[in-house]
Amino acid sequence: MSIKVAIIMGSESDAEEMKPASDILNELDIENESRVISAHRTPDRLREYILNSEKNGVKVFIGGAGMAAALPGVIAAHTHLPVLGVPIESKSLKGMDSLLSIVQMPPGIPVGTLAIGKAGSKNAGLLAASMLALEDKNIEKKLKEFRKKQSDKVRKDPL
Ligand code: RP5
Repeated sequence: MSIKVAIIMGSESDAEEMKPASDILNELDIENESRVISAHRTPDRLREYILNSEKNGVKVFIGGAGMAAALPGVIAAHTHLPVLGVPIESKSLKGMDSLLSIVQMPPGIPVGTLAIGKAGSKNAGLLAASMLALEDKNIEKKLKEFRKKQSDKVRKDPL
């Protein structure tokens, strides 16, 4: 099984907020793995993991981090592959610190930044799926089915 989407988070404390990303990828049958690797605490491990993932055929990275959330930007610094950033909701600043850290990348090294917390995490998974669907008819079909099911769940009759 080759991993298509690598999900990296800065700390085990990010795991609950990052779970919607792996959940939706699993629902769409897209091979993924989640790792805890910190840009600040384990920088060498992070670089090695990114370079190996690229060699092993990973197509998209998702990086979730909180506070001074350098992780997605550092991932992007090491690869030309698409990087999606999820700002984790930090305790003191409610994720505004994470959001601004992730979104304000210098020109030349892009990170596609999603919403703070679980909504962003789920959408990162879905956006990774959309990218893969460009060249994979099976994923395209699964994604369209997901969208249809989602639409069908919205009630049509008055409340
Ligand atoms: C960041 O610092 C992590 O992504 C996490 O959101 C935050 C706090 O980490 P812990 O102190 O909970 O490990 O690097």
